[in-house]
Amino acid sequence: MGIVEKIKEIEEEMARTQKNKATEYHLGTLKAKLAKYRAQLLEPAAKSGGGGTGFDVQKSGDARVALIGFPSVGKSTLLSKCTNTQSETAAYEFTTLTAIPGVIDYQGARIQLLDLPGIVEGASQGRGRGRQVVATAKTADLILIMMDATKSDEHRRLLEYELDAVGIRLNKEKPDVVFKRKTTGGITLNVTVRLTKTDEKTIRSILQSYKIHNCDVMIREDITTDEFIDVLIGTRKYMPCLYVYNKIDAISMEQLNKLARTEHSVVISCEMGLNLDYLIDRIWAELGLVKVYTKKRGVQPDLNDPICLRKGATVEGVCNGIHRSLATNFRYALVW
Ligand SMILES: Nc1nc2c(ncn2[C@@H]2O[C@H](COP(=O)(O)OP(=O)(O)O)[C@@H](O)[C@H]2O)c(=O)[nH]1
Ligand SMILES: [Mg+2]
Repeated sequence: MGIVEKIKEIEEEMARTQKNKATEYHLGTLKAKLAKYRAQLLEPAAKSGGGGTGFDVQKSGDARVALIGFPSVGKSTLLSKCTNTQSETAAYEFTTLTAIPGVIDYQGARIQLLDLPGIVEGASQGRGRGRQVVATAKTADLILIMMDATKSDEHRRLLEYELDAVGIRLNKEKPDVVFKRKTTGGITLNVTVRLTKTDEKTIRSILQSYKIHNCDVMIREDITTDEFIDVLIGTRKYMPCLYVYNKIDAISMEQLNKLARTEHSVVISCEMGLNLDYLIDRIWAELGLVKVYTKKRGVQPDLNDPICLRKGATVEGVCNGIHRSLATNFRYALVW
């Protein structure tokens, strides 16, 4: 039996199993198995085509934003409106089969916007191009899930499901759990909060199903079973995400109001150019970059030419960004 079939079988068993206190433990082990098979499926060494590698697009600029969505939601149109790129806005679907980069110029900062093919579906089943899309998405600093506001929200759930199944966690923090493997000494489990969504027995059984017999675990948050499995697997990617609803020129005020009020969402119309500046402001805010200007003594800094850094960046980081020899010869910096 192939991995895909095994995954299907577990999913079916999970669907059949009622959720209650008595089955919690059993469901936990099923989830652990499922996560293990899914991880195997996404391993780069897997035989099936596509591999775990992304599209061959050079990273450029200060941050990368990945645009994901079903075909015809307006991804190419957005790219051509906000960047210097003309992505294919052909009349028929599926023209874009590769990733197309563009650059947003935001007050001197350069943000790379990547238009990805609208075929995320099947990625979690190991399908080649879907996997490629996902692998590229993982290299981004922010994900934009683009939706057609005139269509049902079902697409959003499908995309979220696929991204979740391949280990991308949207708008979530890494669980506050410390996990350390050891070679001897058995399992030490420390729980500093009351667990309401899982229990120690489930956690121990999951460790067992991963054949982990020696480790230190410290749980400092009321986590779920899934979140514990995420910690064990360790390769989860926690990414910020904005839901961009396009084509608001074609929906009613009531619908618009509702969409605009949902969390992490921005409503736009690419074609009418509505709210695009606000979208870029929001992208900038989500990226959480800091602009730093360098200046010569006695001269005003050039405010059109910032160095963009991740929050928490250090002066040493700036030095290394300019030239690798700078930090070693470095004496002092004045910082405003
Ligand atoms: N009504 C409306 N149509 C749009 C808007 N943006 C894009 N479209 C149309 O949606 C179709 C698909 O756009 P495209 O950018 O190719 O979508 P992609 O497949 O996601 O790249 C095209 O016919 C566009 O003209 C919009 O804001 N409003
Ligand atoms: Mg397109």
